[in-house]
Amino acid sequence: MKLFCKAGACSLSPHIVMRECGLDFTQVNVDLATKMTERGEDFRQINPKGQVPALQLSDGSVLTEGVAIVQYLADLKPDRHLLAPVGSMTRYHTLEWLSYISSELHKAFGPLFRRDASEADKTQARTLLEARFRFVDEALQNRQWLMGLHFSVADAYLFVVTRWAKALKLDLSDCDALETWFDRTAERPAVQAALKAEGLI
Ligand SMILES: N[C@@H](CCC(=O)N[C@@H](CS)C(=O)NCC(=O)O)C(=O)O
Repeated sequence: MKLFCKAGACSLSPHIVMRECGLDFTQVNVDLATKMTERGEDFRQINPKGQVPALQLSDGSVLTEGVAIVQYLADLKPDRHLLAPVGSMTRYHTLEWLSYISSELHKAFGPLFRRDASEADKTQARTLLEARFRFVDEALQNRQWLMGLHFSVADAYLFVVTRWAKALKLDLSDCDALETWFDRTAERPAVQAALKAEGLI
């Protein structure tokens, strides 16, 4: 399998899951400005959306959308408990978190990453995100992981967006549970390996 990534981008989430699963894969870095891979391929020929992450399977087929990719990977290695089996409510609550992280956290960062966004839009995005991270902090009270006992695909995705929140210096000062959870996640060997492979540590 080939995982198309950009250092520190949302592709870090499936990258962590890949390593948590112990799967064999090749990391291919993409320049999102030029849409070229480090191997000189036109990335739009691989993913016409021009976005990371993209996963290319050995038969050449391509799966896009981080939320779909992490489910596919986790289901390849059910013994890693990154996603509960079909039919269990734990699975649907994990999907509930993935959906929240994707639509309410990840995409809310847009104005903070766009050079052309107005200061008013940026301030609004910060306020919204700080409130949403406080909601996540509440959910993490007295919990080791989002789903309780097991680190899941949702923790991997939340780690990526919390990393952005910290880099952008969002006010997370009241979010002690989130901070503790973040440090716990950062210490995981698979997370360390993914950060290292992306040149982030
Ligand atoms: N809906 C996609 C969004 C992926 C996405 O936003 N990727 C960003 C990096 S975090 C990207 O590739 N941006 C470049 C672009 O949109 O041209 C997913 O969840 O996988």
